[in-house]
Amino acid sequence: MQKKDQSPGFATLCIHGKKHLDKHVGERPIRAVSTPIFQSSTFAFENVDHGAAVFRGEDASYVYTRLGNPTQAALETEMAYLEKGEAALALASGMAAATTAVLTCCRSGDHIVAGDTLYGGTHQLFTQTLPRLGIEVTEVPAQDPRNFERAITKKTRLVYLETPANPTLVLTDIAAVAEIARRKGMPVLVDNTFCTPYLQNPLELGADIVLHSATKYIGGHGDTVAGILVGKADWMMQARMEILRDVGGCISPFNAWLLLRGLKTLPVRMDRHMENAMEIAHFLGYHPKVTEVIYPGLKTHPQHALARRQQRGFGGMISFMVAGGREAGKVVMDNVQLCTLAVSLGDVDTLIEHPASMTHSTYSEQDLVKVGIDPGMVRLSVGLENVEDIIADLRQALTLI
Ligand code: LCS
Repeated sequence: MQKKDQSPGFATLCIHGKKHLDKHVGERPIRAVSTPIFQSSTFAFENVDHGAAVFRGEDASYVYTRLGNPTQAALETEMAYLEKGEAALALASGMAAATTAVLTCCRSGDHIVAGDTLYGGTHQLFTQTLPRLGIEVTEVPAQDPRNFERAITKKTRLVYLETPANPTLVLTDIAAVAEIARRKGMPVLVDNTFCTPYLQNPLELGADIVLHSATKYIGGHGDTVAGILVGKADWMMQARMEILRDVGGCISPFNAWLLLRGLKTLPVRMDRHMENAMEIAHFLGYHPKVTEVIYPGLKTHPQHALARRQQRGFGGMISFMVAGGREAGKVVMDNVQLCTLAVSLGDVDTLIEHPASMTHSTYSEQDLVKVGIDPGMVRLSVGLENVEDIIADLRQALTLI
């Protein structure tokens, strides 16, 4: 990424963004270069009056790790910096982040407009769980911003986007949808999991809230489940003190630390994910048994121009279809040796999976077709192995079709 001014660049912020968390153990001060893990559930008060002042909100001392913790706070400060937002909230998972965001914006009787391709868990939340709480969701084709405008009603309280979407890699024009939502006076949330703040900053494009499944590229190593919200400070305080406090989806200090460690190498990893993905997309594009490759970096992607305009790179996710459909796709997924047949994404390991029967099995057969998730679609989260090895593995599996 090119730097245009003298402010610290993205990689520098990833490594140096946080202040040291000074700590005393016994008499000796410690200024640890790696953020300390405050593995403590609770924090002591000086006396009863101090505790009472904290509970009245007149003193900002830490109380209890469900409500806040210094290691969590270091992660939140860092993510707010990187996403160019006022404040962040770290949570136990991407789904905890989605639930917390939705419940902060909506109550029974309210309505959400969302894109129609979403991670299968988010689709399940929107079509099964939220309706039980009296919150209705309308999912619309996300390629055309006018679809959002048409679906907004007097009851709509949130517009929810996932771009690029999992697993169709359909993009939504964030600035165009944000403009519509601003006119109608409602917030826009963007799930930025696939791009990370390295490639896309939705708040700069007019969105109000950013969500990450930090389980993916932010952590990066396939060892942590976590979620992040970034947005305005007052909204975040409401999310923390009303919904997180009651619903309880807090992140553990240790997992917050794993994400801080992951962040240090985020730009380096993303560059290699993208380099590998571009080569693999070209390999698949020329392979006689592959009928379609979906990667926003290819000129054949119908929204390639939007990807160039809205993102600073095309990411590490590829979806493809093979001749022979679902059965032939299974042959590929059952016979890879280096790639791992597993859900999740954004890990150092290359992961391959079948959306129709795994991550998106929450969609009905009809809805899969309607939103463009071909029953034979294979999803590849390109890892950081030597690209020749990933290609050799895919080649040998494709020959078995
Ligand atoms: N948003 C997106 C775009 C996701 O891909 C996921 C999980 C979530 C939110 C939820 O985050 P979590 O609670 O899992 O941290 N995506 C998954 C996937 O594609 N395979 O397994 C999980």
